[in-house]
Parts: sequence; C-alpha cells; structure tokens
Amino acid sequence: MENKELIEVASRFDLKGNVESVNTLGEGFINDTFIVTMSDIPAKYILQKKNKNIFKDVPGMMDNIVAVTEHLKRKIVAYGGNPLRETLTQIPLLNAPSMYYTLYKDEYWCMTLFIEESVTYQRADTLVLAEQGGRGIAKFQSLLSDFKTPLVDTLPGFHNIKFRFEQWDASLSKDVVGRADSVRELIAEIEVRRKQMLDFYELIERGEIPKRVTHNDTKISNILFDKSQNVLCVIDLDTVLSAPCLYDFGDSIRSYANTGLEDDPNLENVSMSRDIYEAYLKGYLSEAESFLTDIEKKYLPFSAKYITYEQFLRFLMDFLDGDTYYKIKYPEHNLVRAKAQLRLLQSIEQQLAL
Ligand code: GN1
Ligand code: MG
Repeated sequence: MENKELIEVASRFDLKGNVESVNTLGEGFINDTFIVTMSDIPAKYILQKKNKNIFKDVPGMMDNIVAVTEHLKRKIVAYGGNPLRETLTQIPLLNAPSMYYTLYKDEYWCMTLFIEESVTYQRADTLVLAEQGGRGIAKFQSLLSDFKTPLVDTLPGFHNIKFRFEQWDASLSKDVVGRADSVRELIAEIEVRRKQMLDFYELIERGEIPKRVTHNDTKISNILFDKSQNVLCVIDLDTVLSAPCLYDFGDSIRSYANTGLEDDPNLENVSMSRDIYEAYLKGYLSEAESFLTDIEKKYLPFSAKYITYEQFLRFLMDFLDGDTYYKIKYPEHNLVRAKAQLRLLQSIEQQLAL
C-alpha cells in the first residue's frame, strides 16, 4: 500500500494533530501494524489493519476491546495507576463514534495510542522477567474478574481442541497441496496425544474448569514491560474472550520458558527452562492463588502441554493447508515452526511428567 494512502487512512482517526509519517512496525503473524508519527504533537499512534480472513466480526471484536479496556481503565484509575499507559486506548474516527475505518469492503483499520518507554521481549531470559510476567497476567485476569458485559465470541472454537481436530481431520483428508506424506511422523505425534487432549477439554465443556475473561494470546511479545521489568500493559486484545484462564498460563509458558525461538530451525536450542517455568508460576500464583479453584491449580502444568500441542497442530495444519493462516517468511516456515513446537512439547512432557 502506498504511503500516501496509509497517511490518508491514519488521518481519518481523531488524532488531535497532523500525521507526518506511517511506517511498518513489528512482526505480527496476523494483522498489519504501523506506527504513526505526528508533525505537531509528541504523541505517536499504532495503526492496524485487522486480518479479515481470520477476524470475521471486527465490529464485535472492537466492541469487546472497548468494553474491556474501559473496565480496565476504571480499575486502573481507582488504584492510582495511569490509564493511558497501563492498558490500550482505542482512538475513534474523527467526527464519528466508530472505532474502525473501512477503506475497502470488509477491510478494517483501527488505531490505538502508542505507549512510550516500554520494552518487549521474545523470550524471558531472566527469572525476574518471568516472575513479573506471571504476576502481570494474573493481575490482568483479576482486574477483569468482575467484568459483567457478555463478550461476543468473535473466534468460535479458538482454543477448543475438539474444534481444532475437526479442522485438522478436514485438512488431512483434503491434503490440498500434497504435503501430508512428507510429514507422516509429525502427524503420528498429533494422533498419539489426541485422546489426552480431548479428555482435558471435556473438563472445560462440563464446566468443571470455569471460563473467565481472559486474553488467549499471552505470548511474551504481547506484553509491554517497563524499564524495571514490571508488566506495564497487556497488548493485542483481539483474542480477549470468555475462556479458562489456564489458556493464558499455558501460552505464557510456551513462549517465556522456551530456551529457543518459536520458529527455531536448530532444535537443539529448543527446550522448556524449568527455572523460568517455576518463576512464572510463582509470580502468577502470587496474584491468582486467591481466585483459582483447586481444579484450575491442578491443571496449570497440563495447560502448558495443551497450548503447546495446540500450537504444534495449528502450525502443522497451516503447512498442510498451503500456508493460508499465518504469515510466512520462507516456504517451509510453518513446518519449521511445527517441529520447534513439537520439540518444546516433548521437553514439557518430560520435565513436568505429563
Ligand atoms: C498469533 O497475532 P499474534 O502474532 O499475536 C495467533 C496466536 C498464536 C500466535 C503464535 C488470532 O498471534 O493464536 O498463538 O500467533 N493469533 C491468532 O505465535 O490466531
Ligand atoms: Mg494476536
């Protein structure tokens, strides 16, 4: 897209100043993200084009985000925090109450305030960072524990492994790009764990594991830290849904505790750091122990296995589908990601005896 057009889109929002430039930012797998600088005010903004293949109900998603961030802001003000830095601020359109701009049909653009002086990480390299990360996610969940507005289910079946198996079975039988034969061993790794995953999901379906308001994409790169490594702000609220808080714990371990990269081509780099796991757990429980039920506490270790397994399945499925979901940087990227997630999964199983 031409820079002129990006500036035109950005200028549709109520920015209290004039747009100087719009530049690509970050490495998201799903949305296109840009940073907006202004010629006459110091504030910066984040412009995002939401991925219309994945988010079928952006208006519903934005209603969720606005309701959740307004709730968080009230809480943050009440404890004396800074509501412009400790949660996201959605910017409406100029002269309209809408939180998104549609340039072409079904193409949704959204804007948030950029949060200055924050730090992001790809993995936790210190125990302090992991402990603070755990504390920060538990605090996020705790601040939302009295959120009453029903959330729109904008991503039906998101961490529902039953639904993922339906997608998986269809992908495997279609095998649209003829890749299944080349990954039979990986497919077998999915199948041997199928029953265990479904058994766990049944606890959720039966309501034994409760649903709460949770983030559902708590990988470490979706957290802004301050300079002292405290969680400043939980970002990327596209997946805020009603779901078990175990999903957030599991997804955090999947990223914080990986000694390698999510797409590490060298599998020897990949394992779960037990120390990082314990530090995250300690921080998480320091805030969450009071609201978690016994069954939730019991399944915390298993949630790391569940979410890592699901991510292994999703990357492998996208490889089988011909790379239609995640952005890739090279042809085998989803396969490399899947193999790295499997290696992490095996390390989690070994160390946590799951
Ligand atoms: C996607 O949007 P991003 O990059 O934070 C994905 C997550 C995956 C993650 C893997 C809506 O997250 O579910 O865990 O990639 N988000 C969606 O890194 O599918
Ligand atoms: Mg996301």
